[in-house]
Amino acid sequence: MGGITFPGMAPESHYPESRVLIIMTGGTICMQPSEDGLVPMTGFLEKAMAPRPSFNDQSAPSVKLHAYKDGVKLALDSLRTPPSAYSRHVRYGILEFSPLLDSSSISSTGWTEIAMTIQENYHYFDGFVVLHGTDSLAYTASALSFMMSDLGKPVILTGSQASIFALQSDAVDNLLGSLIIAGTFVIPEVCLFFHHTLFRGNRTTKVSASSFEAFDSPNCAPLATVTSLGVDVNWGLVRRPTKIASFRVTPYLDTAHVACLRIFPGIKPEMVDSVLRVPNLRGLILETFGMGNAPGGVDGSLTRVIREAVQRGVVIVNVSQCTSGFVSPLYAPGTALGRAGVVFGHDLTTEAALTKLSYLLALPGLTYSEVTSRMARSLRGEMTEMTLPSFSHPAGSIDSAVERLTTAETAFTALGYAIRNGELSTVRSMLEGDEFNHRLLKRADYAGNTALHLAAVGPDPRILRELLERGASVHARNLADHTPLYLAEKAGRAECVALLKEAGAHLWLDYDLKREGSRVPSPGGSGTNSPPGEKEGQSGSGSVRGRGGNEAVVVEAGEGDDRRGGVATTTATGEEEEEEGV
Ligand code: ASN
Repeated sequence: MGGITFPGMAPESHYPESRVLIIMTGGTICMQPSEDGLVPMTGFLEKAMAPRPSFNDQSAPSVKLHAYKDGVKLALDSLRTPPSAYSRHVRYGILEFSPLLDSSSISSTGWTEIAMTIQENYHYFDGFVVLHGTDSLAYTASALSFMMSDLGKPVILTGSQASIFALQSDAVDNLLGSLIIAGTFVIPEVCLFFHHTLFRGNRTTKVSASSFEAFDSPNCAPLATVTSLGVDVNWGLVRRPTKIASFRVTPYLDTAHVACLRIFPGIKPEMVDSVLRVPNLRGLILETFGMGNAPGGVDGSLTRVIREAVQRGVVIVNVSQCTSGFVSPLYAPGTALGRAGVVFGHDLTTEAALTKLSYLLALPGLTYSEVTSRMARSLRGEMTEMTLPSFSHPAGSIDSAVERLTTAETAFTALGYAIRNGELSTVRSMLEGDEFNHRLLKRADYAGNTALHLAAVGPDPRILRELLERGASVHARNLADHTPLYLAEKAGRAECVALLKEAGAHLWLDYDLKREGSRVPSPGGSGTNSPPGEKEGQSGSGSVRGRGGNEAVVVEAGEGDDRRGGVATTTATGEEEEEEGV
């Protein structure tokens, strides 16, 4: 696209590219002044990103990225960042929603549109960045976290307090940080990135109307922090899928039948009663004092109207007005609410409580007690559960191979040998202990192969299943930019291929099958690089045309192309039956 090219193109880089889809929904980040005040403007890629060197290394301007919107295949203009500290470019395109919104107008329709767009494009990108206004950003982050099950790739929401066109703005930092994280780390969660900090989305709340430090996550530490040295990821906190299941979306939240009410001193039971008698009301989030207290004591009439509503089938959830801490039946008023049938929301934010309840009420066929019991436990890491998994060091429960270990590198090497030799019991015992196994699964060898890469070509598919069930990511790439599925396909391991696909893995036609000759340079710069696009790639019903240089890339997805086959829309009852806590 001519409008975003510049003279003096950057020399061809041999660093690998990640692909990130930016979904623009609106918000201050893209706003410009008008007679009616600030309003969102279209054309963000050309107007805001192309002119900035940190978003545009001026390479290969005609590369198109394929994306889908409402079933229609689009060829998006793309840009590429210069290489990051992780020796990777991020190539991205933008899908702009129409109309662009001030986020105060978002509703469950908008959340469905975002979730479905991610679902449609899930197999074409490494990660997703959603640009959104800050006003309702924490609600959207919470809603999306519940709508998306078994997410395997990062979905990062961000926005800004000042427009990207303003002289002093937080927009560039927020957007660039989100892009780099989404294109570099397999953090399979719906996250919110703001002011150098990556939060779990469903733990956030907007705490400032004007400060650049606009969000906080009072009951959950950040998942990552951007420093001058790079990105410091708190892998111990990052959730990982531990089910053999593909990504799927529940496309609807029942926000129409839930309400939120903040208790205040002197509130009249009749007021609460009239809210609870709104026709067809199915759920209420009650924001109470401190640890979950409401006026009226044990036998108060407020407690009575609440009990009656519960008996009519309204799900009432108790969350605290305080930003940090949790509700519990410690005091008599809280106990009275509990006895009246109110669910304790523990340390849920109001945003998470409201969207979680809307999500559960939208799942077909759930009984009242199924909704309340799921409300009281963690589905997506949104609440701290009372019984936290205890840290157990592997020593004592593992075999001699690990007892000798002094460093994580040695542990990983021992794990690699066990995988290669098909020693399932050794692998199992090495991975006992939550912290320990998490670190081992994130590790990679000198060629960037994770344990899952090794197991994908190992002799025993049961080891592959074991690693998947312990949360290994199917989307991790080695230094040659290949996923475990690619290695399994190449090695002809049909059983491993099937299992990886079942767990949500997919091939990237133009990446995995086209770039066979492409290699990342070694740290000393002596890597073997064949020019991308030199080999002709072909797979299944899709055809791939040249990639590299200034040549446009077009990936044709033919009828029956199964790249999207692993993505499903949830309709089944009780799909959360096996949900785990954090
Ligand atoms: N009103 C804006 C919005 O939420 C606020 C912002 O983005 N900073 O869309």
